[in-house]
Amino acid sequence: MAPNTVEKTPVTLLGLGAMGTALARAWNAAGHPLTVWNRTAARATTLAGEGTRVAGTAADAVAANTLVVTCLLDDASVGQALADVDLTGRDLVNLTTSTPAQARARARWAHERGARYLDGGIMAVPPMIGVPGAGGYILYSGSAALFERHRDTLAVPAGATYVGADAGFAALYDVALLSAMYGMFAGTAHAFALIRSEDIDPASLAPLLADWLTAMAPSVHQTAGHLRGGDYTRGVASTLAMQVAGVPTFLDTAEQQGVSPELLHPYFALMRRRLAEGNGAEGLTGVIDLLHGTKPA
Ligand code: FVH
Repeated sequence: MAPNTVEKTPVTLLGLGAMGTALARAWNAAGHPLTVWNRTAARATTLAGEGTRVAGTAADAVAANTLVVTCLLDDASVGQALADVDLTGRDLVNLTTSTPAQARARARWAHERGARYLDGGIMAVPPMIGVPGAGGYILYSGSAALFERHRDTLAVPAGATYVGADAGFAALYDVALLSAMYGMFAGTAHAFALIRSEDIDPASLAPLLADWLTAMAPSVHQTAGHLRGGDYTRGVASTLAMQVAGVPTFLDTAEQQGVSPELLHPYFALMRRRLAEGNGAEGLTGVIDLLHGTKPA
């Protein structure tokens, strides 16, 4: 069979919000026969005009294909949409953002209904979907066999990364990555606030910020090495003692610029606590132990 005539796996997709529609367009463009359902039928109109089959009910959509993808608002909406639907023999891939506990419970729920289950966490915004090189990807966890079976189809909208058999892991990685992102957003908010009252074009700070954050990002590998090896002083160039000595500079500058230190305070408090416990030769890894509540040996 010539490569361009290889049959593409048919996909059923439940949910045509911003993300669901982007997913639908990506599978459509790649030639996967697609059946969609959305609670509000009007949202499917454009896709119907583009050749997608629109099912009248979630049950009809699920009955159409073995591979069923859900991309709904939240875990409760998945339960509501599939409440009376026969999932026997289906490969359910749930891309709805959930907590790890919700994902694990949803996996058990799907298994009890005779379905195989993969959970997903989308690390992309809709414009990144179906755009190779845009940097978006989707985390998957749950059945490894299911991931392997559908790997090529799942890689169509964005890169597919499998993170383990525990169905909750995709959600956990998702929240971990997004939490780090919010930390970055908090830091950049403080940085822009510092220059706000000066005659400084924010556009002149932006490239410096982007380059600096990019230069600092690889520090996560040292942190991982510390956590694995247990020696939090290994390879440390900027000790906790030195960094805590610099804290007044940050707080005084914020005050002088009329900027609230409320985003900095919690992190500085943890750094000071760790130093007070006698860990001045470390870098910043020990803060993780304080957050997690573990007591280092
Ligand atoms: N959009 C984004 O930037 C983020 C990127 C990262 C991943 N998220 C997650 O993706 C899920 C879907 O997000 P979305 O952007 O498509 O969300 P909406 O545009 O708000 O569409 C929500 C869809 O869910 C349907 N829905 C809501 N409640 C129910 C229900 N009880 N039963 C059935 N369907 C339901 C809704 O239907 P309708 O309002 O049109 O009738 C939409 O199809 C989400 O988990 C993000 O966290 C997106």
